[in-house]
Amino acid sequence: MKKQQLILPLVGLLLLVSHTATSQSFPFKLPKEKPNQPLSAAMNRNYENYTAPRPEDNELYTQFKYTEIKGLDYSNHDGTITRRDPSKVIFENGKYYVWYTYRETPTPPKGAKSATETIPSADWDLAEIWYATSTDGFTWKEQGVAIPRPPKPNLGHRSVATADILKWKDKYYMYYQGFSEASGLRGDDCPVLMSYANSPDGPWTATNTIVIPNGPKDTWDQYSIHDPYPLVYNDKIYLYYKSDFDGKPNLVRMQGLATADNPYGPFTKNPLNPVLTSGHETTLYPFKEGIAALTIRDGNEHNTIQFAKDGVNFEIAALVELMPTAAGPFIPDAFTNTKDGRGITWGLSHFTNATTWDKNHAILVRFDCDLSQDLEDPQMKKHHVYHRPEIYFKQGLSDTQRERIRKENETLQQKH
Ligand code: AAL
Repeated sequence: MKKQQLILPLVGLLLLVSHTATSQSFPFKLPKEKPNQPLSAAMNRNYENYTAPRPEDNELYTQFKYTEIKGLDYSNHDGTITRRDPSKVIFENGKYYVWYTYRETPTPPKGAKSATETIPSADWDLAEIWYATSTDGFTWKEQGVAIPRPPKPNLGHRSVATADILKWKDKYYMYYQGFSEASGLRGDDCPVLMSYANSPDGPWTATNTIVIPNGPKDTWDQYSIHDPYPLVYNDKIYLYYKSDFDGKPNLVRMQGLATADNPYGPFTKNPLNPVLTSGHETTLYPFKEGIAALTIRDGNEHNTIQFAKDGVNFEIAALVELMPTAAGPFIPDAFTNTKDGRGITWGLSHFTNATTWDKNHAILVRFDCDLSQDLEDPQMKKHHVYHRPEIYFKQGLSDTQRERIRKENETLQQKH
């Protein structure tokens, strides 16, 4: 058989092999759609779990930028004034409004054992709900108290804190934690109370009733109903909240959902609660046909943004970093019962322990991001933040850890 006759089939065979090899290999150009070929679990996930295979094209991925806000005084940060746990920001009467926990006490917090009628146990103890307005979201003018501590023996007489706003049929409703004893005595125990007003400037009328009660004995939310966070969705009020459970020292934080047909309730807790297994303070917003959640620290899925097509069953939709703590976003369609949530681009959040523990207090700060269908900001979609070495060295080993390592080295050398 002539040499040529041998070469051709061989070349053909080689071409076939190489073609099959390259066609089976993953392409250099990252396909926008899931390629029809055997894929690893990770690659399957990259196409199944995220709105796009690249983070920069993933509408639920963003970086967060932070700006100090002007206009609020903290008494030289001596710990006697705190502002924390901001509500969602709303825009009314030509300006932005935000509500927050405001504590002004003679001393910084001293712990439950040292708490008195004037000495706070925690940063949100002996607090009230105050509010501020702004025309640009960077400079804020404090307007004063919105919801004061009610007189004893009313619910919340010890402290009212961690409030959030709902607008329903042109009236305003404020949901907040009501403490009737100093936080930390048994735990951070409280139910949720509600006040209402015809204007964001008040006056606010307290219902002096519990709208989101603690759960039955031995259930996950038996002690604390925190961070009440109402949205209007599916023609109802969807109020998300956090609870702390599984006992000290490392409390588990998870989030639940309660729904109602009107602001006074009754609120029905979702039988699948908890609906989010991670995160701390609640931050959620309507996105497309569903609800997205910022799941910050705590839990296996911390530092993620999650999405639920039905507002109940959340899946991880992005992994992010430097998330805003206790974020209160500006959500133009928070109360419009939208079927196509546009997303968010900014809000207020807080930094707790802004200086040192002996002067323990929190400050409000502005965050910006690109979690919006109506914004394409590539500066918010970079893959990671570069931290200077000293940021890592600040997370140094403790003496106990150094001692453990020294012993391990000693043992190793003795064996040698
Ligand atoms: C915050 C919130 C609630 C808790 C406390 C003040 O982070 O989760 O408000 O009660 O901490």
